[in-house]
Amino acid sequence: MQHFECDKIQYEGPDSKNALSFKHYNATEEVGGKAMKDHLRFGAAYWHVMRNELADPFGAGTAQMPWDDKSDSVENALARVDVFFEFLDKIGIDYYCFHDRDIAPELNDLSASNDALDQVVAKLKEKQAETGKKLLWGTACLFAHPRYAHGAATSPDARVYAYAAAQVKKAIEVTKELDGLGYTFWGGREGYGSLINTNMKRELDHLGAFLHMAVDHAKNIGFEGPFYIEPKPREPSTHQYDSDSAACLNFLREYGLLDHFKLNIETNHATLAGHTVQHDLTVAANAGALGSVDANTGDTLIGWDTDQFPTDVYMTTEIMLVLLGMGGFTTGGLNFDAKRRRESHEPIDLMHAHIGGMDAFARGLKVAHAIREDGRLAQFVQDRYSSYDSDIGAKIEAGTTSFAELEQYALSNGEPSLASGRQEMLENLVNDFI
Ligand code: XLS
Ligand code: NI
Ligand code: NI
Repeated sequence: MQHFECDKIQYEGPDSKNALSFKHYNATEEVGGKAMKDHLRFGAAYWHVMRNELADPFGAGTAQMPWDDKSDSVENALARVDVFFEFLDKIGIDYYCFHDRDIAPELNDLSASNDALDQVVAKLKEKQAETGKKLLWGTACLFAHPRYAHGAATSPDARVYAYAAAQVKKAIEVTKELDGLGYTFWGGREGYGSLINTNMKRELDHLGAFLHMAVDHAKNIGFEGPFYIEPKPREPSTHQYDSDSAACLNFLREYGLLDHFKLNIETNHATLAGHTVQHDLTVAANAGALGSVDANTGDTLIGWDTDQFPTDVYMTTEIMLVLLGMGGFTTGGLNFDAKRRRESHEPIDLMHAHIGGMDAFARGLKVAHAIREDGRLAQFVQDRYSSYDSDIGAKIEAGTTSFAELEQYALSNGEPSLASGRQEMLENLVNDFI
């Protein structure tokens, strides 16, 4: 039975007028000696594709899901798996991501929920073997159930903390069972609503201990990770402890976790933190900790996580410049943590949405590669710092000078001449490639 009214989406090239085709994403076409699909490593989010009903704070969901009987039964969960794999096959996406509670229902108690999870995981495992699709990362939903209202690993209640630990333990185990390439921690409620009732120090210590136990458990069962932390500044909490790349890296260093964690950077989260996405990507990459990307975009007119599909080629170019600059993904990929608008409620809209995101990234990849091949942008930046390549600048970088010597240098060399940053010239150069 067909759930999406289309055939497998094909590459038809930029002149095609077929909305259900790729104009730019051509999976096996090589860019710089590597196939597009291996550069981009697209992932689909189970929660958005299969579970997002497209509700908003003012209205009920609109999404048509004729295959879903809306029950919490394992049968319903199993039926969704077939629909999801039909989707992956037709859109041509090789990876996917899930929360435990997206794929299987939360039942009356933890062991019943675990049993349900095992049943769905067994089916996912079969489907993966049959199709070659892979799990990019798994995660546990520690934010939807009312028990986590005050947080999970930062809950003031140790019983809730234990429950969360049990849930994460199981989620890591099923991720391993499905040969998942990574495991993500996004702490939507690991933060606070108000400091008036919060002991921030204790909560952060508890979170550090929680993540150490996760590392230990992964070691025990032979899950090789990596673990990712996904920063976001707020929503649903007022302040999320993992607020941006820099805050996450500081936390990981402070608690001695940096060897086991990388970051999963989401565009819309970076912008909510008051950064551009390339800022947060660059901060992570500089620390050798850029693991994966949740590809989406926000709306400059709306101040929350709208999780829209990325369509802006300028932005995908900037992202691909950072990714190509670090030599590409190892375990990570571009996971479309994105949902359709509430008005785009038909199953076929899932195809249009992902086609747009994949084409936007294919163009970003090609543009970024061309900019790198051209070399002028990188050369300008290199030249801008060339005074550090010799003489006094080289001594500064080597740490072999002092304030006294620099004072001597300044006294004897007079006023430095001011160079232009040429921002506009470089913006024009980038636009020449787009
Ligand atoms: C929410 C997050 C979430 C994570 C996975 O804003 O993006 O979807 O990616 O828990
Ligand atoms: Ni995300
Ligand atoms: Ni998000």
